Amino acid sequence: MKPKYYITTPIYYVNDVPHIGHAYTTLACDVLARWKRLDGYDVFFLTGTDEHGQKVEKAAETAGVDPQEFTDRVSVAFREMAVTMGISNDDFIRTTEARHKASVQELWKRLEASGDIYLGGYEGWYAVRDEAFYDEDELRTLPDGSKIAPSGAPVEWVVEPSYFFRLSAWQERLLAFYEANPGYIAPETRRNEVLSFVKGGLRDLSISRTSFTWGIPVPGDPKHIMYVWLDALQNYVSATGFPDPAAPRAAFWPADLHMVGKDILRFHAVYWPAFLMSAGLPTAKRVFAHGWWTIEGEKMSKSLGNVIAPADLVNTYGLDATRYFLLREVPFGNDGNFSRKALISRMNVELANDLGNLAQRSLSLIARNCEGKLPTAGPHTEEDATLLAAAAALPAQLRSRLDVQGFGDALEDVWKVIRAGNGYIDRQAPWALKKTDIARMGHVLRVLADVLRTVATVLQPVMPTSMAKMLDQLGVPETARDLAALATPLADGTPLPAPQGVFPRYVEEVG
Ligand code: ME8
Repeated sequence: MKPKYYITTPIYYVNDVPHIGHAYTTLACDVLARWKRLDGYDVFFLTGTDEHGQKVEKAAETAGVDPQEFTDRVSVAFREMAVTMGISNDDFIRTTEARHKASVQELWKRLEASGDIYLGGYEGWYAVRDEAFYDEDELRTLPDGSKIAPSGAPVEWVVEPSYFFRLSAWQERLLAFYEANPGYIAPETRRNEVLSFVKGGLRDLSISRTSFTWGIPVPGDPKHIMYVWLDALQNYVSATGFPDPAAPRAAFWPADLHMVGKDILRFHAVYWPAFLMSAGLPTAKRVFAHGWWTIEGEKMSKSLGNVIAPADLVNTYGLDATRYFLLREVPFGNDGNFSRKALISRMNVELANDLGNLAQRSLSLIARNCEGKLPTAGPHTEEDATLLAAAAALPAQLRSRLDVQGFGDALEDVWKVIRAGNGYIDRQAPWALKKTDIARMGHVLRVLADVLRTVATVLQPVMPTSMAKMLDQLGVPETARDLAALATPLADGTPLPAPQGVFPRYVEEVG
């Protein structure tokens, strides 16, 4: 049986239109999901939309439609974003679905049965934009006297009856949990932030509201609507068919990785494991909090008018170049700045020149000089062996890079081999060998074809469409494109289709 791998994106609020921030998180998950499939895992990749709560209710009100109609309409935009970005998710969950409501109500009952829920009254600050409660000492006072949350969101004073989760009682158990699971929170700096937050003491968490109705009612007390984060986090468990232990995907829980932005780490690294432990459910294995994109040096915001829609990039630069750039440009975990100039430069230098030219040069020499058939491998010189060994090491290298979500490092590993391939073709000059040593020319071209095959195989998760084209041109059957297949050499003399450039240069339109 294949080993299982379960990966999730955050579920996005439907009050916003999808932008490259959302696309980035989903893309990172897609690359890992595709990589794990390539590496022989049975993958479950989940994404979806977060549709309840005051923020969505208000957005529906502003749009002048009923919240259900509003969420039906807007959640489609997130499904479309997944298609635009070439995302291979296996399921798309909406928190307004019956399967999710049943699962959340069961979670509530379990938390209640464990003695962690009590009825009280909440009096404090709440930011609707973040759907989060804040302590007085976390807030900043503006010159006009109003207060804002650390995220910049306005806060309001809330007084209402509320159920509470006894989070304060979980402080020590959470610290013991982080200690026992050092890989649970990544990267390390974020882990340290969470540890100091929890060490600073935890207050009980208000987990129901009575001042609006758009949400899942508390079992037995339907005046109360569950706190949207309790509702939302459970989506990850709902999608595995909880509480039915015989559901087809039941065995996927616990998730291997929750990918999130740094803005929502506290919910995933503090509240979520406490809820799960209290409910007697296994905790997820890892939460990775990535950084935040700015646009040409500025915060992305509707008021600045600089919000980038994923479709805009894909239509302008192509899907694979966009995917490559987003994961290549910034060390994963750091904040990054999006610039069109940087994207075009990576397209032209790394995709068109480094990789595209290497493939085009090698394949057109084979087409012209080897009757369009894969040449036979010959005795290897030291230089052949060095290059082939560097390529052969890629699957294991990438496995360890991607196991810690090191996308940039993984791509750099591949590019080292591509650059070495370019150095090799220049030194070996197979076009000159044609006249002096035709057998050696064939051997050199075969080394290049084998290196390109490995490179194209391991790059499939990042650039699925162009790498499929490259593998077609290298004569690799569709059934031999996973990592395990690399152990079997391609048959000598395999006929190759006419080569075609995979990565055109991007020429900016003037005017
Ligand atoms: O927080 N740069 O949903 P949300 C990078 N519904 N990533 C960005 C980004 C940016 N500028 N802007 C957004 C929610 N993101 C909750 C989640 S999960 C149980 C509930 C990404 O629609 C990033 O992943 O506000 C961030 O965490 C997420 O979008 C927030 O999406």
